[in-house]
Amino acid sequence: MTQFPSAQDLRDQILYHLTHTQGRGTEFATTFDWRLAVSYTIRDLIVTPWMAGIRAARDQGAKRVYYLSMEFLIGRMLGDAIINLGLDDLMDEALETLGLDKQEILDDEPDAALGNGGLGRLAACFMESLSSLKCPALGYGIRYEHGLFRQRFEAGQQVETPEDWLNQPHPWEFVRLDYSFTIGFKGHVETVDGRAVWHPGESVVARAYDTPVIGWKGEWANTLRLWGAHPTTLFDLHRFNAGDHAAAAEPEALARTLSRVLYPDDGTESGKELRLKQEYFLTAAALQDILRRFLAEHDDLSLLPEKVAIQLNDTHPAIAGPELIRLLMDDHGMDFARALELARGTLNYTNHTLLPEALERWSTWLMGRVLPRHMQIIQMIDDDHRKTSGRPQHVGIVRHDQVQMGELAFIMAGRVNGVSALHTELVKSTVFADLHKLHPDRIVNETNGVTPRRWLRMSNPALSALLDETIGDGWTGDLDQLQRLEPFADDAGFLDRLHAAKRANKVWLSDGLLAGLGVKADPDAIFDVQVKRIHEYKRQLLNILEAIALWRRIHDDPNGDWTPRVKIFGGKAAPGYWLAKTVIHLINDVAATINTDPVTRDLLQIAYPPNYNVSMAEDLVPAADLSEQISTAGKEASGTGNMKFTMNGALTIGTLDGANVEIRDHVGAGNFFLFGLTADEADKLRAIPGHARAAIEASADLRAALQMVAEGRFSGGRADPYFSLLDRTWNDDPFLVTSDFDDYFGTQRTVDAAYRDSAGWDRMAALNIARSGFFSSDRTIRGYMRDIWHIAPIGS
Ligand code: 26Q
Repeated sequence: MTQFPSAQDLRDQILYHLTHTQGRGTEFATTFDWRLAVSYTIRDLIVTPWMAGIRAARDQGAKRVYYLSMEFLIGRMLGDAIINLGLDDLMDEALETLGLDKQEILDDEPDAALGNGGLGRLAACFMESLSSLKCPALGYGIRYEHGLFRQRFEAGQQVETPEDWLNQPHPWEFVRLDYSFTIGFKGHVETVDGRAVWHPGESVVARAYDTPVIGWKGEWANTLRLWGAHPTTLFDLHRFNAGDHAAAAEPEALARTLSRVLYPDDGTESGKELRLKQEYFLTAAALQDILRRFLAEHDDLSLLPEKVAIQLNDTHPAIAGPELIRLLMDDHGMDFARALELARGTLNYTNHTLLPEALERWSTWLMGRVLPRHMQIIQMIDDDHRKTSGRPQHVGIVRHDQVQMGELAFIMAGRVNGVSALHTELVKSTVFADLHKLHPDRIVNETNGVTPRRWLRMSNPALSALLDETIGDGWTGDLDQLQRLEPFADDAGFLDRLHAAKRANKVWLSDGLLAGLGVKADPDAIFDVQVKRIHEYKRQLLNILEAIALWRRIHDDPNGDWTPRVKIFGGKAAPGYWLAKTVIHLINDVAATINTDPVTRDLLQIAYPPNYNVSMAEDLVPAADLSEQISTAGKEASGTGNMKFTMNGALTIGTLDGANVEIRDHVGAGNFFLFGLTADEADKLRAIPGHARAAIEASADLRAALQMVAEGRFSGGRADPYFSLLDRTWNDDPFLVTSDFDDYFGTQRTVDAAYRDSAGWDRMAALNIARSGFFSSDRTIRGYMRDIWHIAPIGS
């Protein structure tokens, strides 16, 4: 098939694959069979540019970017590939002639949930932008057999079940049996002729599984290389022959645990041996592969910084510093000082959090036992830094018998970046204040972005069609072109069509909510959406308390001038995060009570569909009117959901936190509903004893809402599930739900009024879209290429 197929070509290829690749006749084919045949057809079109790009990069000895991440939250791939190849219309036609329903085929694909949330989804958006910009790059991650757990609700409480995306053929990956590396753990280090030799006590094989990631217009594809863990010896034949069949398979089972399951914790879990092994497994396999490719093209290791740029997605792969030094010293005979210099010339580190509980630390005992040679090298790096930097006593990698992975990553990196302007300033002034003073040029900002291909063109066809007709289709590859929309913000005809596109998305979602949850969502109500992991700092509690207070007010005055609202929540809690799970329980309890109240049910509904994931976001974001970005100021590093909502024409109610600050700067203060304390004010208030109690006493609405929870109004008269949540809110409230409540409640009433002026609202929505171009991940990746990686697109 040519690179420019016709609908007939697509149809022929689909039938070819169904028959010859899958051995299925059309009369027996299920949706799954058809989906595979369509996927293979699309895959064929990706492979050609993919291979051409790999060849071009190799032939030119080009610099490569390597993005190391424990998470790639890619979601479904078929729809995105079709869009990027520009084949949506032709594929519609081809499927129609085959009598197939495209939506059903797309929905059949499992959602690859190889990540927890923002950090993993960012990695996926970056992979897509790297390809769209023709930047030669590979993503390295782990091929988890089980991605993030599935969430169900039982009696309103979260229940986790295993995710199983690989329990069926996965059409997008190519296994590379020839790219296998042995990864060692534990054992001991001996010195032979003055050189260290590590004798690992255990080892596993890392095997490469490659997925091409196609960019916009299908001109370039980079590789996402995920490592699967396999045993070095298949099974113990002696034990098998002796009749002990289960024990014979032990080596296999043990090795495979390394890539079995994604850790479901996005901020508090730490210190687990298996997690450390997973981090080293990814990092060591990636670095061996990077050096193999480098040495196939160049023979002088001093060229490393010129030819290789490695990006560490948070500290999770921060063992890369010691590992690269180990390879250069122990395998290539380099001295420590030179190895350190070359490693620092290639490595860079992105920080995604300031929360102290989320900063990775490993006990020197565990590190020394699992990675004895690395522990020695970490000590050497730390000693060297102490001597060369003149740092104060309290600064260092190894402190209180713990290896501080943030310090390690910082000291080993050429560049350290934050993920929004505010976050980067806070990185400089808080977590890395001392190191920043010693290395004032190291920290840079690269504000996050999201890919407009998936998050606008694919997920919002109604709006995309309107944009194409109004300003041409150039925006997809150059989101700044959305600026051309600006004059249309005062064009009544355009605003009507914008309104119609949003309404169509809301009708679609409303049908889904009714079918899936039995919630009746009036498409003319405000669709108010908060979707993200459940965390105290993200303050879903503030949102649900506002719902309670609003419900009470409506109930007291049912004939008042209320604006109908549907509050939609989505998100998972880490399985061990009790308070977060309590918040989920509360939201479901409150929803059950409020949704059935005959007095208020036409004015206020709450929907909490379970198992929020990338695919659900693709349905929710285009249908949102109001985007809830209400974290305690200073706590959300950036946020990326906030950007998706903005480009889809939702208005934001938000605090001055993370990238909200930049969103507000871009869209204009008049088109953004700001509330709440600033980061500075929040820090000061938190230090005042009794701040929560004082805030509660000052607010009748908040007091009443808390009172209802405490009386068991939503939980059959028994409030014991909520005691600890209430206690924390009254007595501690570190995330200042109480102090921000009144401002939040009042700002929501401003939102109500604004929404009643339908034309005014649509105008604001248009301006949000027109001014959202900055939040494309293409802009972000260009920033990394310029400031951090020093690399140009291929052929330029
Ligand atoms: C660490 C150790 C052990 C187990 C798990 C972890 C772990 C896993 C995931 C720690 C943190 C994460 C994820 C963090 C994350 O998603 N951070 C978000 O990153 C986004 C992209 O930069 C930002 O937009 C968000 O503000 C930030 O919260």
